[in-house]
Amino acid sequence: MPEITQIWPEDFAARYRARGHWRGETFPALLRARAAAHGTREAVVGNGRRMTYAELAAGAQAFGAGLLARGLVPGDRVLVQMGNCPEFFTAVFGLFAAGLIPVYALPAHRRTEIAHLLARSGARGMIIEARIAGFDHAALALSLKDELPALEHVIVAGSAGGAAEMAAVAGDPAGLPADPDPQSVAFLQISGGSTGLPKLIPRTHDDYIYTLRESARISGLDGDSRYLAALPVAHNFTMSSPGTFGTLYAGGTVVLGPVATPEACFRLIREEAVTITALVPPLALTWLDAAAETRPDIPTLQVLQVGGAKFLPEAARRVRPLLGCTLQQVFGMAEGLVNYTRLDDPEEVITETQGRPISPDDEIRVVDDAGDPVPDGMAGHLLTRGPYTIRGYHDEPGANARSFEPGGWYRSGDIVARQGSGHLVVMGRAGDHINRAGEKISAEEIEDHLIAHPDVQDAVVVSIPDAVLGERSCAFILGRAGTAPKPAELRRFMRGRDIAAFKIPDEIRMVAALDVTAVGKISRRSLRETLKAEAEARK
Ligand code: J2J
Repeated sequence: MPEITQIWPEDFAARYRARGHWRGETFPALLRARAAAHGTREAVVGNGRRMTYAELAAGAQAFGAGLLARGLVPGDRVLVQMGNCPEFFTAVFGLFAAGLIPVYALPAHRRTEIAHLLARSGARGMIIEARIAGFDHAALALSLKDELPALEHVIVAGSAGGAAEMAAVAGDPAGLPADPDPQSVAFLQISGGSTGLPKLIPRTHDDYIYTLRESARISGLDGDSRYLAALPVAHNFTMSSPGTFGTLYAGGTVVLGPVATPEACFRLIREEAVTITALVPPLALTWLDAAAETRPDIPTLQVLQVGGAKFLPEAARRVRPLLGCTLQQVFGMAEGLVNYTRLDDPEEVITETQGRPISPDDEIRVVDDAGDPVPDGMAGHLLTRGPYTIRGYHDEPGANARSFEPGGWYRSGDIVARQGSGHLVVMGRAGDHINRAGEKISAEEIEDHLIAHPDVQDAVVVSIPDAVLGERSCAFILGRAGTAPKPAELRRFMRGRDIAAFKIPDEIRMVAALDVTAVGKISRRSLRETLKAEAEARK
């Protein structure tokens, strides 16, 4: 197992330190400092529990010490798969305190993704919620433990026979290690990915805490802020832009929403005096429609952030009149770069752009297919590097060669236009991935699953514009001679592959032939164009 690192060239690192971006802060020290400064303030509220900073810090330290007492050693990876529950924060900050490295999985992930993340990270443990939305995660974890020799510890929030309960894992904080090196990897985030299964993104204490500090400032957070986590807590947006971690950085309160429906969230906003929350565009649309009908009384809400996928200007313009708050567009990626519209930007910047970078040291290049810069206002590939954008995925030589240019530039796969003011407008994607309501789906990954069906000769998955989801997935299937499977059968087959449900194609079409490009690759572009022409014809 290659060592888990994230290394910027020394001259860059020196600059980021000299400019005050990297300050040597670490997650364990951060929580201790907040608990010392305002221990009685509420840190996390959810599932009927209210945890102060002192309680969170004490709980995390005891839990972390308990993990070490069970035989985990600093540097070990531990996969965390939990919903929006307070124990997520005890778990993650417990891991930080113990020098263990969380690997964040989404609640939607199933056996295929979890087994891949465990193998790739070499995880020795899993901390999970026993059940999330009716799915038995404990049973899955325990069966993986039987199969994977490296996976020795399964710990559940809640209870499940055969697994240790989180509440019973406690040790003496005196046994915790010294604080980690701020340049060491704090955790592994996962990529939305345009090719294959999710890749692991090593983020350091220094680089991530820089984004928390600046994001909190840009989004106007302070000790009185109350952030509603309506999206899954493990997602990078919800965690860091400024998200739950940025709120804890600022000494505010994280309110956990069990679901993101407008009814539930409007009630929580009222009851918990929420000041800021974050949504993906399809959810923002449902909130806007609900607000148009019910006119909710939510005067404490100051900022609605929308990101993860393109939010169209027509929808963006409805936010202030209907919800009475400022819209903040957020265009970010778990690999690093995050752009925000600023709260005091002119209305047209807020509604028509996806913001500008966090840092004066975020470098942006917008280039054509040949790699040459395009003028402002023209669409091109977004390349970036900076004080919190990774220089490589963990143990992915192939993907690293494709995604990183000489000089360390990360090729995001996004097509953007940069305005003279530095604001970016997202125009689309260069790569073959589907952004389904903010969930990124790799076309290649789904094609591999489809081709595994014995009667499928070839499969191509592309995105189709969708009024609600932004994009939905469409699979074109070439059957083996005389034995083409039916779409319903293929859907059943896909469900049996134990993958996140959002990856099952929304549409399946059987075709007699697939268009092949000059290099012998199936032409996704021509299929996308066919779908676009069909949609235009229906208008
Ligand atoms: C268009 N596309 C967007 C936007 C992300 C903050 C916010 C989002 C993410 C995230 C994140 C978009 N308009 N406003 O990590 O910290 C698409 C782009 C991008 C990809 C990254 C954060 N905001 N996108 O969504 O790693 O294609 O991060 O490259 O999941 O989402 O996806 P992900």
